[in-house]
Amino acid sequence: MGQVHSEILPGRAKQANMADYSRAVSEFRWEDVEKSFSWHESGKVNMAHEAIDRHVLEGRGAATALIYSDSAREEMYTFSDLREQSNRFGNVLRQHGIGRGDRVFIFMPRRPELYFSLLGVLKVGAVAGPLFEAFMETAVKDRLEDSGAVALITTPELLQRVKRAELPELKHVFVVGGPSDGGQGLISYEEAMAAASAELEPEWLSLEDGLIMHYTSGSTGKPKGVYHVQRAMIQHYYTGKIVLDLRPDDIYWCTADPGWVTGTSYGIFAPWLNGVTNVVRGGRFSPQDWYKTIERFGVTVWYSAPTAFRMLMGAGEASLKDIDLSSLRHVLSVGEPLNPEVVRWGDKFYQQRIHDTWWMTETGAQLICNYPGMDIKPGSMGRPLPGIEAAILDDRGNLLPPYAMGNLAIRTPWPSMMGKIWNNEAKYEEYFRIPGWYISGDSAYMDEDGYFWFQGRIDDVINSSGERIGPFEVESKLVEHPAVAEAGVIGKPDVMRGEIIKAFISLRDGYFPTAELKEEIAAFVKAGLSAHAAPREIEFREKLPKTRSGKIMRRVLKAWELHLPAGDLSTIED
Ligand code: 6R9
Repeated sequence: MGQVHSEILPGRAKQANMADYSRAVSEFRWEDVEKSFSWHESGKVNMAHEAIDRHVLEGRGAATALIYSDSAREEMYTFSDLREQSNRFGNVLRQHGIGRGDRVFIFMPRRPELYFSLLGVLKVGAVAGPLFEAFMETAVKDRLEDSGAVALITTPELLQRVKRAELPELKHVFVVGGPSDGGQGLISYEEAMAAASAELEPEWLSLEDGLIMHYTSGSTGKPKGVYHVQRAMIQHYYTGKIVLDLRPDDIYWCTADPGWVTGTSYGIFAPWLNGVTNVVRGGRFSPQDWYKTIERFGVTVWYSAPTAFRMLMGAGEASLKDIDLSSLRHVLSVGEPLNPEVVRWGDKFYQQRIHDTWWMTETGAQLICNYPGMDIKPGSMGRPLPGIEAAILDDRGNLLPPYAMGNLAIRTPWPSMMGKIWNNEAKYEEYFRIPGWYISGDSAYMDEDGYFWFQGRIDDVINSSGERIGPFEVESKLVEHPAVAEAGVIGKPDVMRGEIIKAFISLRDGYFPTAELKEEIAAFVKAGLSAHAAPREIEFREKLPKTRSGKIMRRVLKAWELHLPAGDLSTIED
C-alpha cells in the first residue's frame, strides 16, 4: 500500500524554530506551556482575560490587537480598546441575567462587533456559538434549538432568518445597527453598550468550564454541537507559537470566518493569546482585495485554505503584478488536502513555502503539521506536534505499519480535545470507541519518516471548499421539496473545490425531469440551509439504490459517478 515519495523541499533557515524536531519531541512537556499563563497561580481561568486583559495589565495595552477592513471601513483597535468593548458587552449580558454556562450565539458577518461581543460573552463565562452569516432559516433554527441558546447577537438583515416564535428558550436578542424595540423584544447593541460600564470583573472559571460551540457535520443526523472547554487555550497558545511561529511584532491574518473553528481557534484565540496584531478582512473573496490586504497592512503570517490558494493560483501571475508580498514570513493552510502544485506555486510566486496543517472541529487545535523550518514533503500533512501522538489503526485498534492505510487516530487526551458533543453522549463515545484513542474519521497512512498522508474520509462526509457538509442534512432538505421522492447526496471530485455536492433524486409522480426543476430544487436547498449546502449538480434517476432496511446506498451512487464497480451489493433492496 502507499507509495514512496522522493520529493523533499528542504526547510528554510528564516523559519528555523522547529528544525530540530526530534529534540523538540523528546523535551516537550505540557506543564511548561501551562506556566505561560497568569492563571497558573490562582488556578482560575478566563479565555478573554488571558487573550486580552492580561496584555493590558502587563503594559501592552497600547499595542494594536485588531485591524479590521472591508470595502467601506478600516479600523484599528488596541488591546485596551478590546478590553473596554468586551467589558461593556459583558456588563450588558449580566444586566440581562446571562452568565456562566449560558449559550449565547452570534450570527453576524465578520465585523468588529462580532469580535467585541464574542469576547464579552467569554468574559461573563457564557459559551459562545458563532454562526456563519450564510446560514438560512433551517440551519439557524436547528443550531439555536439544539444548543438551547438564551441569547443571540445579530444584525437587522440576518434577524429575518431567525424563527423566534419557534425558539422559546431564546429570550434576548441584541441587534447591531438596529433600534431597540421593546414590543418585539429587541435590544439595540449600540444603546446598550453606551449605557454599560467599561469596568468588569471577569467570571473566574475552571479549565473544564465551557468556552465555545461549533456545529459540524457527520454522515448521519443533523449537525452536532462540538463543545470546547477553557483548557483548549493551552494548545491555542502553544500552536500559535510553534506552528504559526507568532512573534511579538507580527501582523497575522487568518482568512477564516469565526463560524468555522479555524476562525476562532486561529482567528481569535491563538493570535491574541500570543499578543499579536490580528487582521480581519470582511466581505467576499477576491484575489486583488486579498493581495492588497497583505500589502497594505504588511501581513507577516498568513493562514488560509487550499480552495483559496487554488483560486489565487487560478487568477494567475498577472494578478500579482504591482503587488508586493515581501512582508510575508510564514504561510499556512488547513481544511482540505493541499495539492503539491499549490506548494510549488507558493514557492515560485510568493517566495513562500505553504505549510499544511491538519486538525478538526473536534480536536480544537492543530495536531499534525508542517512546522516552520522543517523539511516538507509536498502533499503530506506533516508530523504530529511535540506532545501529540498520532497513529494509523485498523478497525479493531491494532497499530498498522508504515504505508498501510487505515484510521487516523490520536492518543487521548490533549488540551484542546472537545469536552462533549452537546446533548449527544452516544455520538461523543463513538469517537473514542477504541480505548485510549480518538478516531478521526479520516483515513491516512504514515511513511517511514513519520510524515502523515491524507487519503480521504471514511464516512460519507463531503468536503467542499474546506466546508464539512453532512449528506444527511442536505438529503433531509431535498425531500422537503414537493417534487422530490427520494434523494442521495455524495461528494464529486472537483479540481477547484476539492469536492462538489452532487444529488441523485427520484421524483414524485406528476413531476418531470427538467433543467428548470433542477434549478428550483438547488435554490430550495440554498434558501433553507445555505449556499454551500446546495447541490451544484443534480441527476434524476427513476430509482435510487437502497438497502433492505431502506437506507440509500451512497457508496453505490459514488461508484456510479466515478464509473467504478459498485462493490458488495448483498444488502441492496432489489
Ligand atoms: C480545521 C478543520 C475537518 C476535516 C478533517 C479532514 C479535512 C482538514 C486537512 C484535511 C487534508 C488537511 N482536513 N485539514 N484534509 N489535509 N490538512 O478543517 O475542521 O471543518 O472540522 O474539518 O477536514 O477530512 O477530518 P473541520
